[in-house]
Amino acid sequence: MQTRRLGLVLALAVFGVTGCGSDGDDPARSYTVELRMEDHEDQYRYIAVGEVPTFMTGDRVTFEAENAGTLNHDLQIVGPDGLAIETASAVAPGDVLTITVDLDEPGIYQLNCLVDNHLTEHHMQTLIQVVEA
Ligand SMILES: [Cu+2]
Repeated sequence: MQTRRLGLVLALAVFGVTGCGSDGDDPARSYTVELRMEDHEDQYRYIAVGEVPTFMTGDRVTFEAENAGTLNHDLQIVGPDGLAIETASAVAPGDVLTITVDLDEPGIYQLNCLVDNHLTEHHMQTLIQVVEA
């Protein structure tokens, strides 16, 4: 326990200059993933723009989702334990929402749209897998 605490203090001393995040812990990696939210006929979905990284525990990910559809869309991120981590409010067509989460646990995370029946009827959901770093 003593050794572990010392290691943490040293790590903070080394990485402390990079600035602090929302909870004060510095993530191992921090990056942005761009998404498009679409609603073509019955196809409501989140689509990755460009390359999707391998998501790993310790990562801090910002999703920037452009509403490229005709309806409002939002984005809630649910962790492997089934609990919501963060929710971004709905945005109108043409607008962009931003949401940042720390991927603390390995497993399957859900990206869900909670507007009206988008999830329940149109399955507006994307699953991402987070692997142990
Ligand atoms: Cu939606």
